[in-house]
Amino acid sequence: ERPDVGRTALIEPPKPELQIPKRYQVVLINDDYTPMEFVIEVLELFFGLTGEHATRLMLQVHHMGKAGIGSYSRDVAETKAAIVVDYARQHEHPLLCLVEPVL
Ligand code: TYC
Repeated sequence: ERPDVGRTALIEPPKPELQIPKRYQVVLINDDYTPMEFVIEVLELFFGLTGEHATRLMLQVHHMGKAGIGSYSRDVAETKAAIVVDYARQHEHPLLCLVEPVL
């Protein structure tokens, strides 16, 4: 017969801490020169927004100075912001797009 070792042998190993990945907002900044139509096009092309949604968001930036477009992992947010700025420069518009951590 086996000796009774009880339950003390079953010490659980410490769980590794799982970090919930932080999210990052892609933020669009207003300026006086980038055409409204161009901003709408950018929102449709790179963020998959409908014309209606893109127009509403563009007007929000136009009136409020800035607005969050979407939240992503850090890599995706930074890539999207860089693509927007590149595209704007190619078309010689000063459009600014930033990334900020979601609180
Ligand atoms: N303010 C610009 C204009 O009147 C339009 C605009 C909207 C520019 C949003 C940038 O992120 C922006 N033509």
